[in-house]
Amino acid sequence: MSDGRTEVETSGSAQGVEPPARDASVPTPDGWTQETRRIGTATPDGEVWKEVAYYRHPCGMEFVAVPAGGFIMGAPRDEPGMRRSESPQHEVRITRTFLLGACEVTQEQYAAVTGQNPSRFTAPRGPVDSVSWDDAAAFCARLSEMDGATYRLPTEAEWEYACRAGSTTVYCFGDDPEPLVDYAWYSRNSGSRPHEVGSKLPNAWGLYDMHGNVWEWCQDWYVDGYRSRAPVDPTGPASSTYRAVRGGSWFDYPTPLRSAGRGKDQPFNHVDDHGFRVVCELRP
Ligand SMILES: [Ca+2]
Repeated sequence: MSDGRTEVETSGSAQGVEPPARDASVPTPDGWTQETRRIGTATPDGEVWKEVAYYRHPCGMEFVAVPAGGFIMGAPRDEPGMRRSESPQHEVRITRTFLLGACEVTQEQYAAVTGQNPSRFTAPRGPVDSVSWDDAAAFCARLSEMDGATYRLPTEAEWEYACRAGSTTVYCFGDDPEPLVDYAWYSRNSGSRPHEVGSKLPNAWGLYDMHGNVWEWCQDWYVDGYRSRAPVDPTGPASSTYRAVRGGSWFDYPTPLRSAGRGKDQPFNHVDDHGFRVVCELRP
């Protein structure tokens, strides 16, 4: 991660500094390591500097522990660009802390697990693109076989909860799209291509590229609107034609990048601005 405002808090390096004590409340699988970093970002309440623990999978993917909690999912009626598919706003509770990829899965990580790289925009540290939902699900299944933990795509509720990181505004940093240039790769600054993951500012929970770079496949089947949706750990409809994607991409104008913004695609489609990030479930 090279956003220029991230400092490694402790390195365990030759100076004799020990890494921070492993957080026993986050029981990661064997072989993982943990590092605490100081990140700088902005929230609707102002600039924030804070320490975030990053948990590293042996294949190099880094995760953040997203705490159990509640939030308001969806967009208010008066949000500019709001679409009916993002309504009604409703309270959601996430009852279990989970690990979420700090970044989109990169091409080198994808290749390390699958032996393949389907991306159109080849770059080892770039997000894997042109992966279908089926590919992404297979990647998670493969990871699960490797160490016995459960890996999967985030639900839409988990994704939006993590994207907002406590905010209730249009974007994780506020309502004005102007600062998006500091947080996201999108039509204004991307040069019509994705970029190295983690090279913009993170949100308040230390997650990168939730807005922009590549759309991210979610676990849920897609349905327009949130009527009759469960308020606790919602997982979407039992079946549909489409899977949900979130966050917008290098191709998009700001509107699809909104925290509440939703997209959809057929699960077998390979699209050059679609990628994904991964959840690792924590054992109770
Ligand atoms: Ca993204």
